[in-house]
Amino acid sequence: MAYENIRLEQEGAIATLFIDRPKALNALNTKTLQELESALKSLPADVRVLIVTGGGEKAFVAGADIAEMAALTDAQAQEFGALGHRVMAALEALPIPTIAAVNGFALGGGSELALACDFIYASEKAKLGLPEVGLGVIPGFGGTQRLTRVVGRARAKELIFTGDRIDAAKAKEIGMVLEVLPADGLLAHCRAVAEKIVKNSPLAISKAKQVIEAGADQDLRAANDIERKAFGDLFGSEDQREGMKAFLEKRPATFTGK
Ligand code: DAK
Repeated sequence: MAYENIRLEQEGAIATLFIDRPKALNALNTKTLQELESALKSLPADVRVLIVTGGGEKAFVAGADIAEMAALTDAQAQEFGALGHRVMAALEALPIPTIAAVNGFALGGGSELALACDFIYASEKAKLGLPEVGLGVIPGFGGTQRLTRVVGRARAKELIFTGDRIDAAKAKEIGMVLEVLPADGLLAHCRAVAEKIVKNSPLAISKAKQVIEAGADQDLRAANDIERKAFGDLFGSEDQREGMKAFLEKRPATFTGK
């Protein structure tokens, strides 16, 4: 499907979703969010890892679109916030791994989009931050919650209260970003990680993701119960039989995700 502000490219089982509105540094306006919602709903079934990145040279996403937000009424702002939340939730709920490749500015809604992915790799040129309080609002697409879960309360408060823009090295130091790569090696790194992932059982990966997410907000005992049940569920699957058979036959496994 053809979109105006995003672009989806697929190579084998790995798809790359570009937020591609470079004239506004890929800022998220309503149209872009609607296109994202639609693309996430209709991802081809054979995509097994999704990389999310920014089109153009300068930005991942420079935030929600300030020009559009400036004119919103209360009711429209609620609607805009709800749309943004739906997009972030849809991204987070995908049963496949999602990797944010932060290639430049990831501010406000841009950091929130990256945080809704499973993990973030950043280029040396990346700048991340949540500057909303400087605009008289707070992060509106889940940033107060997702950032806190990733870096802890004190770091999240520091970033959100100051609105500081941090570089990739600092973002790595606080655990927001996993690795920092040279700008021209960022996507290659993400694809290499994705290639490793697609060799494994899609069924097991999606279960692992589901269990990690479901357990994160529970106490350890309840979380381990979720794991125990999911572990049992995988036995008898084609992937489990194939994975173990392939090991015993000393050959690489061919997984079907069933
Ligand atoms: N929105 C709209 N346009 C943007 C934009 C943005 N966030 N960021 C950049 N642009 C546009 C610029 O206006 C400029 O457009 P023209 O003037 O060329 O037409 C073009 O992109 C290039 O930007 P610059 O000329 O400014 O480029 P520089 O390299 O000089 O500066 C910059 C790059 C990223 C430092 C600067 O553009 C900047 O500070 N941008 C704004 C960053 C920011 O504050 N982002 C956070 C936005 S707040 C909520 C829902 C959501 C949210 C909050 C509440 N509710 C529903 C309650 C989320 C809020 C945010 O994300």
